[in-house]
Formats: sequence, structure tokens, C-alpha cells
Amino acid sequence: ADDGYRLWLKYDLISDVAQRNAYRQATQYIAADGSSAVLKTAAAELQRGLQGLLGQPVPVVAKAEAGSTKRGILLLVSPTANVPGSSDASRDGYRILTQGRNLVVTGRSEAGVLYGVFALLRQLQTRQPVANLATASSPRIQYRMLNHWDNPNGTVERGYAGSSIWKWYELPENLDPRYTDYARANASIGINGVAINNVNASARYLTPEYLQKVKALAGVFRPYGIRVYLSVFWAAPKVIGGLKTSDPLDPQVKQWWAARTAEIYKTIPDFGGFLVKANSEGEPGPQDYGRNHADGANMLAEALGTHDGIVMWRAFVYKANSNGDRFREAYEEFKPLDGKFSPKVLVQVKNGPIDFQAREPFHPLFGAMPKTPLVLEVQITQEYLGFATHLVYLAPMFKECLDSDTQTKGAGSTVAKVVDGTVDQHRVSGIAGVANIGSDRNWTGHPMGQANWYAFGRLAWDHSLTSAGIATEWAKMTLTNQPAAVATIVDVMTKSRDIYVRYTTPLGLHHIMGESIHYGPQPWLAKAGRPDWTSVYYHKADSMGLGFNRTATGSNALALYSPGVQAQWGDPKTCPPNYLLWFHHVGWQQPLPTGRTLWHELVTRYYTGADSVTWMQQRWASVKPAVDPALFNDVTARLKIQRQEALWWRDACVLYFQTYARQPIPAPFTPPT
Ligand code: GCW
Repeated sequence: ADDGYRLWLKYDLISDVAQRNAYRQATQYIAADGSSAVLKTAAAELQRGLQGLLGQPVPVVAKAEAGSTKRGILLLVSPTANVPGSSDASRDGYRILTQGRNLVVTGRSEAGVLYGVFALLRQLQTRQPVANLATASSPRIQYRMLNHWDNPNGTVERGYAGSSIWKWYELPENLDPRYTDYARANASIGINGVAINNVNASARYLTPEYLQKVKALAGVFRPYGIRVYLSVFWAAPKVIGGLKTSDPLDPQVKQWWAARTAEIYKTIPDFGGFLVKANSEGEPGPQDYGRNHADGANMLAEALGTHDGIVMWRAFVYKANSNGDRFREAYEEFKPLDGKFSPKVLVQVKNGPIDFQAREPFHPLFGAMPKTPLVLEVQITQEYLGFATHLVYLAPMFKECLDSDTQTKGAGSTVAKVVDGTVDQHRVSGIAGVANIGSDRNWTGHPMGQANWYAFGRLAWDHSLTSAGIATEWAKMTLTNQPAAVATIVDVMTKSRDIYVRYTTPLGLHHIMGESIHYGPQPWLAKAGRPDWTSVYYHKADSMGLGFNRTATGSNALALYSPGVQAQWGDPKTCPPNYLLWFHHVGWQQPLPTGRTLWHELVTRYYTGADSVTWMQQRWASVKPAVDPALFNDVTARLKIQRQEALWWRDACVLYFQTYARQPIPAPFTPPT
């Protein structure tokens, strides 16, 4: 039985003999010209993949054999390799082409060749031809990051797949082989940086003891083209440095960080840099000393000095006891700082303005800070999307944000193009995904959650890929190559996110989930640690209607967007129904573009959403003969829970909102008496 450990890098023997033979003929040896660690990794991975897929050993040699009649794969690093693009990111690009009897995999860097090797293996894994191959690709984004929210004690904040995979108490002596498999998986999808610890950070990672552990991990990742980053605790100078302050403008504090950074680079010469959550949700930060985010970020940038490292400063902030609209807060704190950040600083912005909800409009900071490179942060772990229990394929959600048109530099200034730097001509660009990885044997708890890790990497590389295309690749590599089953699985996957939204938060409802655990429905939550942690703050249900008025007659958060976006979303008649209650308080009897009243539409979505889970169960049942039995049973069982919980969400929300709407549940959803 398949335990899911190998992810999408299965390399099982191709059963179709004709196909296998065709591949075998084209891959008789590997020539790796060079001795760098990354190139060696590339050759070894190719050898391993071919051995598995084709069932025969493939030798690795140093040079193509002149005059040989064999057909080989040549791995070639060349500064002039003809890969698309000329940006820094394109250093990671690759080209695969047929040259005479050989296949050449080339890139301007070793990492480029490594990515080319994985692309070539993917051709075989998805049963694409390799004869006359001519394909090339470069990443559009330079820093393609996973963020782990892992703690020193082995827990994972918002992690649903077991504990942390980092065994701090065994490091640096013991290197769990899993670290290597983790690096392989990341490299296979182009991820080149990992922040290994929680943004609610412990200062401990900056101690000499922990730096040795981090160094050991960095050593495992380096041959895979992956650099290590650390989340830092702002008050570290006080907590572990013995200073009286952590004021970024204090000379001693500056000196402390500079010394720490020098020590880090002595230990880890290719250290990637710092990720910072400051003055957010109780974390300390420069504002504690009357300084702003730029003061803090620039001080760290200065500490990095001439080292090739960056600061990713998070914009996920909202003030305690805010009486305004939390939607506006990051914008209000950060927009005035545009132009004030050092060139080594990137500001990391969540996809939406609140907090990783199942559907959010794009964050208004995208396009609003033209002088600052913005990193897009998305959440791969399903904090608000059913943990590791609900099947929700996230590529459509990531794409929805990436494809949103900010219109800040005319039509087509999409979030993707803001982030990849093309809209505002930035040299550096980044994207980060909060990992869903844990110690579970299959890494992600839900077997289908692997697809979200995979899809994040693929979109970080190329945001123009389609959700269905990525799902197809993943399903073939991970589950089955049987065409009808692949089509069914891809259909279920691509519809799953919309289905989840329908049975939990349709029409732009948001933040009505269970208190603090963030699981299940709790729309009635009226009292919590802060008003903007309640549900009623967000849905504003009353006898008149439902939804948060963010137009000029309300919080006016809409004014943060460009005029074109405001015009469309500001009018409930033209606002897409999916965002309606994000921006409008709509009367229960108000007719929507769908032809139904708000109440009727709301109920319709909750019911059809929950029923669609039954559809998912049926579709999944039909692929039984095509997928591994253990994996099939696992997904089947989780779908059963998902159906039960969809009913829980539906009934909780419909009955709660009914107490305000005071309307009967419309046919055909009327429960039998
Ligand atoms: O979504 C929220 C989570 C917090 C998290 C925070 C953040 C790391 O509930 O657990 O803290 O976002 O992104 O900083």
C-alpha cells in the first residue's frame, strides 16, 4: 500500500512496455559536466528517477561520449544558456532540447539544471513524449519561499499533520533522512528558500546552540538550491542579549544585531535572511519604542550589510482594540512608509486584508506601494479551510488573488504582476506559502493536501499556469495515470474550493468560524478577546440585512482600492456576488443578479454547497479501481467527515441567520416535517 511518503516523486515502473522502451532509448546515460554539489544532486535525482520509472540502471559519466551511438542526457551549466527572461529570477531557468542524438538540459546556474531535471522527470511521470523535446521555462519570481510556523518544542502553529519535522533535540548530530526528502520535494517544484521557524518567533534560534542546528539543516538543503531563513523575535536583544532595550535606533541594539548577523554568516555563509512579524497580535516591535516598521526593517537590513540576504517584513498587523475596520489597518500603517524601506527589504502581504479566509478580495496594499517590492503570502495549511480534514484544492484560491486586477497602473496591473515586479519595475520579487507540512507519514495529513504544497510551488514558479493543469500533473504523478480517473479527480479538485466557500462562507461572508480554534461554524460569537475576533463584527446581521458596509456610508475601506475597482465593487449591482457581503450590508429581500433574494440565495448556496460534498464523494468513489487502496480509503473517510461537517456548517449558519431574516427556508430546501 502507498503510505504517501514519496509525494509526487514516486518513480514507479511505467507499466506500458512500448512507452517504457521509447523512454529507455532516449535515456541511456547521464553526462554531468561539472562537480558542484547541486549538479551532482541533479544527476543523482535523474538517475534515481530513470531507474525507477524505466527499471534499468543508467550510468552517470562526466562527459558525453564522442562518437558514441548511445543517446544520453547532458546536464550543462552555461552562463549563456538560452533560457527565457533576463531578470535575476531567470538565473534559475532551464532549457531542455534535443541535440543530435542527445537531450541537453541546460541552465545559467546549477539550480537551473536541477529544475530542468525535475521538469524532464515530470515529462516521463506524466507520460509526455521526450523525442524532439524543446521546452524552456524560467521562474517569474525570485524568492520562492515556504514559511514554517514551527516551534522549538516541536509543535506547529496551525499545523494539522502531526508535529514539526524538525527534530531540534537531535540536531545537529542526527540528520533525519526526511530532511533530504523534504528538500527533494521542494526543489522539484522550484522552492528555493525556507523560513524554518514560526513568525511568532522564539529568540532561541539566534543562540549559538541553535545556529549549529540550523547550520546542519542548511547543509542538507544547500545541494538542492535551497537557502535557510529565520523568523526573528524582535525583543531578542533584551531576551537573550541582556540589553535594556530593543529600540532599533539604539546603537547597542544595532551593534547586537550586526554581531548576531555576522555570527550567522560565519556559521551559514549562504544564509537567506530574516522574516519578521512585529507589532502584530502581541508580538513586540519597533513601535514599542515609538519607531515605525521601516525603522525596524532598515536596521535589520543594515545588520545584513554586504551579505546576500534580505529582510521580509510582514504587513499582517492590526491594532489592539481597534474601533475602526481591521480591513484598513495594514494599509494605513504601511502605505505611508512606501519609499522609506532599504533596498534589502521586501514587505510581505497576505493575499487578503483580514486573515486567510476562504475567500477574500485581494489586499489593497497590492499596487499601492510602488516603491516597495511586495511578497505575496498565502496559506497552504488550511487554517480556515477545514484543516487536514476537508478536501480543498487551493490553486483556484491562489489564482483568484494572483489574477485580480489592481488597476493601479492601468488595466492588467494584476496582483501577480505587482508581485513579480513587472508593474513597478522591481529587481527583486518574492512569494511565500505557509507550509502544511508535518511529521505525519504522508507529510500533509490529508493525502490531497499534498497537491496544495505542489500547486504553491508551481505557481510561485509560473503564475500563469492553470489550476486544472497543475492538478492534472499532480494527480498523474501522485495518484494515477489512468485518463478517466485523472479527469474525475481534477474535476473534483478544481471545484472543491468553491464548494467549501458555499457551505461555509458564501456571498462574501467571512470570519464566522469557531473561536480561536478556527474550525467549524460560530457565527453567533459576540464576545472574544477583541471585538475584531468575534463573528458579529464581520457579518453584521440584523433585522434589515447582512454584510459589512465598507462603502463611503460605512467604513469606506473600499476607498483603499483604485477607482476602477471601487466603481465595480462599490455598487451592489455590479459587485461580484462572491464579494458582496465583504462590502455591502444587503437587505434580506434584496434581489441579487442571480434572480433570487439575498436570503434565498444564501440558503441556496449553503444547501447546494453541502450537497456538492455528496457529489465529491460519488466522484471519488468512481476512481476506486485506479488509485491505491489505502489512499483511496483514507480520502473516502475524510470525505465522510467533510460531508457531516458541511451539514454542520449549513445548519448552524442557516438557522442562525434565520433568526435575523425571519423568513422560511425556501423550497426545495425545506426540511421534511
Ligand atoms: O491567521 C493567523 C493565525 C495566527 C498566525 C497569524 C499570523 C502566526 O491565526 O496563528 O500567527 O495569522 O499570520 O501572524
